[in-house]
Amino acid sequence: MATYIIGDLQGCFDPLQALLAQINYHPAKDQLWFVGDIVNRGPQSLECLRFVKSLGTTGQMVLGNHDFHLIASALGVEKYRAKSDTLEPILNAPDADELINWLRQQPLLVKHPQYAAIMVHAGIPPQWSVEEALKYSKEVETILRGEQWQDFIKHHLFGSKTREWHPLISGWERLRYIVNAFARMRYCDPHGKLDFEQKGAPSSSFGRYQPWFTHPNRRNKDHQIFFGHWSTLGGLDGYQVHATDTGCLWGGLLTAYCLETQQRHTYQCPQAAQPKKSRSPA
Ligand SMILES: [Mn+2]
Repeated sequence: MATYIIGDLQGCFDPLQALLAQINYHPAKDQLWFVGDIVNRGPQSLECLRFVKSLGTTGQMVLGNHDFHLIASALGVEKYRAKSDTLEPILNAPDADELINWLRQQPLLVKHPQYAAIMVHAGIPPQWSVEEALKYSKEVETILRGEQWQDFIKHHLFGSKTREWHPLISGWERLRYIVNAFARMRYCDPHGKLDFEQKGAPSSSFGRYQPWFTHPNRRNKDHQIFFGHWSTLGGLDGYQVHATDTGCLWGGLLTAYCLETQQRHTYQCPQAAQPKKSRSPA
């Protein structure tokens, strides 16, 4: 039995199948974990979404910013739409409602039942312990699974003005920070104030805003954290974190990290999209 953590798919279904063949994936024995952004920009988002859903108890995923964008698009939210979106086949599929209903009930954080290992899409702010992060992720998951999910997605998602955390912030603003942190963060200050401007690879000289995982007093260093979202990190292993988005969509690699052997398996992907600016909430 093996647990494979698989980087951002973004609709790259054929590379996923090729990678699974390469690692001799055994559906009856192995677990597949997906770090989110399973859809958008690539050519086969519908196939990716149906596949991850079909895994049932042998699969896990966490929600990434593009997955949230898909849920919002299904509710008719236009403001994040971009020319590079490839979500139409999902929105027009006969099983669209079923897929979206399943997707919105997926978690923001997954914790391994035995190992000190955690998966999130973008990261965990340095000021949160693992126990706190679990509690905060559940606050959002409860809303997404409850009656207010449409209100939350339509009106309260992704405001880039919500950048700062305090344990006493409440209401929609609190939930917005939690989603911004788990699904969008790259750089932040030691107290978790988010910086949405910087997207590139870290330079050698860090200022106040650093990659979320390099802050020396980070309170969640007692677990290995697996994440995607940040392709320019190039598959970093260090700081007790493992970056798994290795740029499949852009003609880079698709990564499957085996938890048991701590080995990276990769598949060289054909380029499926051109990097360009878009209005999608990155
Ligand atoms: Mn992402």
